[in-house]
Amino acid sequence: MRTPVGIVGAGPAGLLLSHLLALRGIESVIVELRSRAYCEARQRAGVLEQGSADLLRAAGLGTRLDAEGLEHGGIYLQFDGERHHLDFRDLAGGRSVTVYAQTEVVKDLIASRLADGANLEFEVSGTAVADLDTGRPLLRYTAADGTRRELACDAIAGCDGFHGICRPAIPDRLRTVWERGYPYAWLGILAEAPPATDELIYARHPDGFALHSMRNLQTSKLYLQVEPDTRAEDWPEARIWQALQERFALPGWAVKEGPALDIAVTPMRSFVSAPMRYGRLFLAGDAAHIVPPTGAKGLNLAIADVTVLADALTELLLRGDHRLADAYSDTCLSRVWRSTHFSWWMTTMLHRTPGADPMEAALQLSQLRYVTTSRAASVTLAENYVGYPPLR
Ligand code: RFL
Ligand code: PHB
Repeated sequence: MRTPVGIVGAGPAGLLLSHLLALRGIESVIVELRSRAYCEARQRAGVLEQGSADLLRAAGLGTRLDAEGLEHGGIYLQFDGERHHLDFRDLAGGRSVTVYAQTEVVKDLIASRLADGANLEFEVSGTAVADLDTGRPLLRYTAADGTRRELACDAIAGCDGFHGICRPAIPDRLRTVWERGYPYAWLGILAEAPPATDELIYARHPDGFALHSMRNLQTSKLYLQVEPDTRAEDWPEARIWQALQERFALPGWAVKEGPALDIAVTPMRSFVSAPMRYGRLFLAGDAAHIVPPTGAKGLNLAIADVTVLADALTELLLRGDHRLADAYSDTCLSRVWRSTHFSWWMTTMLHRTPGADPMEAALQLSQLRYVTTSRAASVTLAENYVGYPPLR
């Protein structure tokens, strides 16, 4: 069998790439390890940069986003018993972010791809890629019905996340990796409780970081900094709420509690692998880079990568022009490194490092005070948070 573009992975990166290519008349096949239900239920990110939301709208995916997404014009930073508001619309030229969960983006993309008759194969196994440095790379997999398939492609997109098979298919000697682990993790709770805040609260507390986010006006999403090897079972709901109430404590204000819908622990890592291209294999999203979630950048980077990739593949496959494909990796990596720095900066400013000397806390507090009092410093945070130059 043949297809112009073989896509490994039906996360946001793979699904959106297939959609953007279809808008340009280029067919693709997506192969995905998991079931549709699993992909649609996987709890992850919640914030879209202005450019990501605009791109989804321009690609015809804005109906539910506009009806159900919550536009946020800023965030709160809490430290030292005070809560400060950063007004992004004022600080970042009128731009804002939209709270719309990754689960909803994925549901919208799957529904739209299937309605367009796309070739989307769930529950495949034994995915493998070969002949990547030739003009006819191969994508092999075993379909859900047990049949072994081989697709001859013009290009393959590795959108298979951090644990996928595409990045390791690039010879080690051609890859450079930058990696940093953090000595903490996040315990996330999705709860049936109305958010107690109109915008997200990022809190630095002597016990550790806490984040109050939301999914909609009935559902809150909250996170706590915990030890890296934490098991969710060690945190019964009562212990989670107690820690959240302590870390967000302000006179006359309390977190609204409710039954948990999901509780999970997320490790924290910064990771970049370059280049993002090898021959006719192009990596996008978490397959090439991971950021700690404190800057809300992971999903937005995946969207940015495939927006660049859709243009590059269009030029390569429809017009035989390889210039954008040749520039793909460098174009993406410049945004990737900006987000990597911002996410590292937000993370290290707001988390308690176990075993750190007292000077660390004093430096963090000084930086937070600067970010909430100097216009230049708050503009820096705001313009990074709302996102970088618009996507086409
Ligand atoms: P995904 O979403 O991981 O999708 C990759 C897809 O590839 C499939 N796959 C394969 N398919 C076929 N064959 C194989 N061999 C395959 N191996 C893997 C997987 O099943 C999956 O469906 O990557 P993508 O599309 O690049 O999207 C990236 C985003 O998902 C990610 O950056 C963010 O969700 C990161 N992230 C967060 N980002 C934020 O901005 N804010 C957050 O709050 C936030 N929370 C999170 C997160 C990532 C998490 N991970 C990776 C465990 C919380 C978690 C738990
Ligand atoms: C979320 O809503 O899941 C979320 C929001 C902002 C972050 C991380 C996660 O920085």
